[in-house]
Amino acid sequence: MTVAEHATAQRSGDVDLAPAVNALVAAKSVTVLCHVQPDADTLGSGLALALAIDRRGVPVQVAFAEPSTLPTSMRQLPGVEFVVEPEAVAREVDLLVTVDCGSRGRLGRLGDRLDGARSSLVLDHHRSNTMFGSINVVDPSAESTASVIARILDLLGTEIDSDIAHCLYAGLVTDTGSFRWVRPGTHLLAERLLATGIDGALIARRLLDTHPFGWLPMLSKVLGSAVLVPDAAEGRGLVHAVIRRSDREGLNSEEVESVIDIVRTTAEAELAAVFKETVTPEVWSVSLRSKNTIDVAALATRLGGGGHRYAAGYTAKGPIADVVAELRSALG
Ligand SMILES: [Mn+2]
Repeated sequence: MTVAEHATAQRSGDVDLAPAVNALVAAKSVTVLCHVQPDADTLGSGLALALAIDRRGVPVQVAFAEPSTLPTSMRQLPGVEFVVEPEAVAREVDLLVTVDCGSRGRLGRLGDRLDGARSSLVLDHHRSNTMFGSINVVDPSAESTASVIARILDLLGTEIDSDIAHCLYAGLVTDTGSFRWVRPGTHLLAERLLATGIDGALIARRLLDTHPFGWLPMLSKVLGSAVLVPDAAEGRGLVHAVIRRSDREGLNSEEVESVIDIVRTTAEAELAAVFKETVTPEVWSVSLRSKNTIDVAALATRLGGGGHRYAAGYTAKGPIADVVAELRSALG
């Protein structure tokens, strides 16, 4: 963490959480929406919030637009009973809350539910957030949306018991990359959550260290065809790998999403990219990571996506050679 970023982290308490707390206190019914292809931060945040809202006696639904089922690794999270099918999400609601969504597009086909909500509350930590709610509480210095939720629950006077702690820990441990990307306060929150009696090792293993056997041959194929471009990004280096639909057959998105974490460790490249072919041929979901000097949120935004300074993504269409070339030219 550079000095400037450290200063940013120290300022995290400056984000005014009162509008979020007031909206939650006043809400007569709540829909909580997570982003498409949910990760443990969006789902853990959403479920923690749903548990708290339910305890206030307020009806609450949680949903995400796709895929159609909960990721296997997240089925044991407390509060999954609040998750409903996309079709079952109420058209009209008093308060719609989005968690960990940087833009309306991240809601997929559930984006239309924003239009039927009396008010909408965006809770997030993505710097590229487009502020698409009627109330926006976005803290880019927070290491996870779950961390923002923890502070809001404190202000609501909700007890963070082991069920809520389990959900929040899921978001915290995954968005910090198992406590690699941390800031002052990260470990204090972790300590507080662990002190409720949750099994941190088990939660981390389920979410981060469990893959079906088919993951190994997929990695072999995809990593075996990775490409290093030393002169890209003004000599700082780009490494990229491609996951075609045929490579990912029988594997779910969690296995596919894990590849970038291996590719980005390449010493010779400041920037890492993984091109993941979606269910639609030649439509690519692209993950970007940088180590220090490249702002991939800005890069992804130029390509129609968004994200964080060191982790971002976008969607591209076309033959893979063209899509790779488009990224290289966007690098300047
Ligand atoms: Mn997050």
